[in-house]
Amino acid sequence: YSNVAMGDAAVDAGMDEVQRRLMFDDECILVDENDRVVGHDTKYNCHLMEKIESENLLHRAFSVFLFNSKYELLLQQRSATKVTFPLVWTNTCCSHPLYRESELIDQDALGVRNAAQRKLLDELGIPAEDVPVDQFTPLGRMLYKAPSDGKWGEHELDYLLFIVRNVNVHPNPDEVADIKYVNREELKELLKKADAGEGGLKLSPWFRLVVDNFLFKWWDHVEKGTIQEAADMKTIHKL
Ligand code: DMA
Ligand code: MN
Repeated sequence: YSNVAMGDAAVDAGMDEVQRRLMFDDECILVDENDRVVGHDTKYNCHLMEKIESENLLHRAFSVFLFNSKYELLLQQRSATKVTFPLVWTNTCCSHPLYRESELIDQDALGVRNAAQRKLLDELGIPAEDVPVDQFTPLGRMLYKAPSDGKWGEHELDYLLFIVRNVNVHPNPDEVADIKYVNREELKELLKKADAGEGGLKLSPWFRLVVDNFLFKWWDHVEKGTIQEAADMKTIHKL
């Protein structure tokens, strides 16, 4: 990547090589508020607050919630080099399905599930065979907007994917600073600390939205093995 090809803005932003590559190589899927595909644009453009506002850019995303067989939820702390929301604690893995055939399949959200499998390997080193695509349960979709630092932010239609599996994890330090499994009580402690601003602990806005709106009731279903009953893929929750 030459500076010329990327443009000065990217260089100015001080991104490291790995994050720069994601920003310019990843072509996100643009959707309308009903989740119909209307086009595509770079991850870079999709996350510039100015573009989001002026062109009303909305892109498709996913958030994975992975539980082990003790029904503990795997959390990650984003690396310090992430351009948006560095060092915040969040759900297992988040990213975007890309504008490519395998990740555009709408049927049963297969495109999004394919993307989730790809990024669980990329960010957390979880082998694809540990997270077969047919093991993800899409539970719902939410639409939200969240600024990161003024320049950057999110405006996403986010698919919420649950999976219960014991997996091998080898976090990729370019993406992930730390990981931990939490039970409900431990998560509640974490929420309290974040609310109190204790130890500089921060949670991502999208994780917070899922926690406040859905997570604990869905967790009950995870434990009872009735997760399918909680799924509502018709509604798009505008949060
Ligand atoms: C974006 O995640 C997706 C959501 C749901 C916030 P991200 O910033 O971690 O994307 P990537 O891993 O592709 O950089
Ligand atoms: Mn995004």
